[in-house]
Formats: sequence, C-alpha cells, structure tokens
Amino acid sequence: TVGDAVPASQRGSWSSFLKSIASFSGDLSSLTAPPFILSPVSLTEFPAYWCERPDLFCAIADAKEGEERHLAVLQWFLSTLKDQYTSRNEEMGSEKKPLNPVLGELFYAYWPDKNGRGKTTLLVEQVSHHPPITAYVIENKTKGLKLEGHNGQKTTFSSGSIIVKQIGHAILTVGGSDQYLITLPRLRIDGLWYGSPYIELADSSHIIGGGHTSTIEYSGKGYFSGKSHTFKATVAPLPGMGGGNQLLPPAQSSGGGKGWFSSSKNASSSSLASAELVIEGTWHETSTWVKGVTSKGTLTGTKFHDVTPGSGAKKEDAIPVGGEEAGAMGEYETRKLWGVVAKGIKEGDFETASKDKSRIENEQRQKRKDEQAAGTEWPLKHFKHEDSDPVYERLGKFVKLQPPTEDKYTFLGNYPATLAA
Ligand code: CLR
Repeated sequence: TVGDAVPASQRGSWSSFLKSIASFSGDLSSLTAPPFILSPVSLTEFPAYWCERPDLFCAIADAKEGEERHLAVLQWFLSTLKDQYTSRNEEMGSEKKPLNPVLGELFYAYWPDKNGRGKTTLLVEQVSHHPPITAYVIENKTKGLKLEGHNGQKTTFSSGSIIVKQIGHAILTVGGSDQYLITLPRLRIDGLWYGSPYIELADSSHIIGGGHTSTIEYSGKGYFSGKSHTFKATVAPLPGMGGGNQLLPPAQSSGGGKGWFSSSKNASSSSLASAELVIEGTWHETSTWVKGVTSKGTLTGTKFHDVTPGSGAKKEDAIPVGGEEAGAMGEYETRKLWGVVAKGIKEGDFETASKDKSRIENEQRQKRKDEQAAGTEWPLKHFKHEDSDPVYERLGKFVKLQPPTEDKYTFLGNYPATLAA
C-alpha cells in the first residue's frame, strides 16, 4: 500500500507530494516534501561522485593514448555509476531529495596525494538557480587530468515514476590535448508509491575520444536482461581512424598522437579495424568482456570493472576545505550555508531545519529583487558561461548527438589558495 516505508505521521504529506509531482513537469527541486525523504546534502556536493575512486581516475593518465586509454576512461566512468546512483540508498536507506543549491553556492574539496598519484581537487559552483545548473572542475595537475562539466535536470512523471533527463555533459582532458566527451544517462526514479525511491538508469550514454566511441546501453528489472542496473557497453573505433586496434597492420596502428582526429591515413583500413568490443554486466557490481579482442590480447570472459566491496577500486570521500584564504568557510560554501538545515535534518529537528531553509530562500529572493531593481546580475565566481561548446560539437558529431551543441561553463582557473596544490 501507499507509503509502506513512510513513517505513519507523514503518509498524508507523502501522498500529497506524490500528487504534486504527478501534475508537475520541470523543476522538482522547488516542491515541498515530507521530512523523512529530505537529504542533508546539497546537489553542489554531487560532482564529487566523479572521483570517489581516485586510483581509477588517475590510471587514465598512465594508459597509452588510443584504445588503451579509451578503455581506462570507460572503466573509470562505469565505476562512478554505483556512487552516483545507488550510494544514497546504501547510506540513507533510499534515494532522498537533495538540498536545492542557491545561485553562487560553492563546494571546494580534494583527494590527497597517495602513492605518487598527486593531489586531485574539486571545485563546484551553482551557476544557475532557475533552472538549477551545477558547474564543476576536477583536476589532477600531477597526472595532467582535468574533468570539466555541468549538470542540470529536466523531470517529467510517467506511470508512477519520475523520469529525469540529464542536461549537460563532461569533458575529460588528458595531457592538455587528448579529449573525451562524456554524456549522461537518463534516470527513472521508481519505488515512489511505497516511499522508498531508488534510481534505475535508462536509454544510453556515450564516451567519445581517443579514436573510439563507447555506447553504453542501460536497462533494469523487467527489461531485456530482467536484472536491475544492467548495461552493455559497445566500444568501436571511430570511422576512418583505425583506433589503435590490434587487427590493423602494425605500421598503421600508431595509437594516436597529434592530428589523431584529422588523420585520414587509416581510412583504408577501417574495415579491418571495425571489430567491436563488448562488455556486459551490472554497473553497481561487476562486468565482463563479452567480445574482448583488444590490443592487449584476447580478454573475452575476463572481468572488466569491479566495484563490489573489497575490490581493487577503493572508494575515498573527498575532503572539504574552506575557500577563504585563512581556510574558514565563506557564507556561500555549501556546508556553511546549509549547516543549520543539515544538522536539523540529521537530528530530526525539522522545525529548525525548515526555519533556516526559509531564511536562506527568502534572502535569495530578496537578492534577486535587489539585482533586478539595480539592473545588475549575480556575477559567477569561477566560470564563464558560453552558448556553445566546440569540443562537444566536434566529438558529438561521431554519434550524431542531440542537441548538436550545448552550453559551456569555462573554468577561469582561479582556484582559492586553500585548494591550489
Ligand atoms: C545529479 C548529478 C549527479 C548524478 C545525480 C544523482 C541523483 C540525482 C541527481 C543527479 C539530480 C537530482 C535527483 C537525484 C536523485 C533524486 C533527485 C534527480 C542527476 C530529485 C530532484 C529528487 C526527487 C525527489 C524524490 C526522491 C522524492 O552526477
């Protein structure tokens, strides 16, 4: 029955919440939800999920450019999915409603140097409130790795589930010029009726770069495999690029370098290089090579990624830092801004939580009014907004991405002193 997992006193408000989402499309973040479903964490902290297994992220830089590096990117990407999409269920019992960031909200954090991998830093800024958009940059200067991206959501409601289309994309740059475009899957939030929401991934997403393209198709319970959190990744050399596949004659399997994308040298051998690689499994557990004839030999039947507890890919939480010179957190830093609200939610003091949440929201409304009256706009601190993204356009063409271009938030390079290496 409705709200099986909902505290008895909140069942009524859970049903009204469900009714309001059913008759609603767009920005879910503004809807009032009952206390039991509130998370004390703001969406500005979510970009940390991209790097909670820093060893896998750093391994990308050590892989040889071409097929080997593309596969390292795919392995890292797949290994982030468990943290991105199931960690709230594991830590808080179900998916929850995150705090809705205010314009200008910040999150600074890092993963420390270990075994010579160097320090990895995370900088996040809420660059739009309406609709909510979060921009981020994750960088490891020692390894020459930089992940830049932004995120938004378009939500609709369909037969009892929330459907979330992710807006935005990420671009990973290795060594300054080797670039990978990463697109994002669609989400379906199920289990709403019972009050225990969880995410299933749907449709497909891509990784394009290093002379290869990966298409990752997602399915869940009741789909072709019948199992939750299932995927199939197909890796193929980009047309006319050889892609460093071992089936090429050695002289032509140069595996990348400068001019990789404009080179037509390998065009005639593309039929030889068209051998696809296929990996299948569950993204929150493990996957296996199904067609694995790679430049490193035949891997068919062996493991590809593994995020089960105790596996090699260790999970490490980011360490938050204050961005002010002295290291204390500024007013807009997420853990300071939401401190009282988060404490209230964690301790079950929802009155204090909702009071401070209203204070923050009212202050924001007043700020926007003042700006409008003064004819000014809130200035972004770390990013510059652009209407198009040339890297997205160039790489997206290979899989005819829709839309053909997207906005871009370019990082200004202005790290706070506390985050600089
Ligand atoms: C944000 C970007 C991250 C991946 C990610 C994971 C969970 C998503 C979140 C994104 C966006 C907001 C989200 C959330 C799950 C639930 C929440 C869709 C895509 C919505 C707004 C809350 C719905 C409310 C019910 C849980 C009651 O990289």
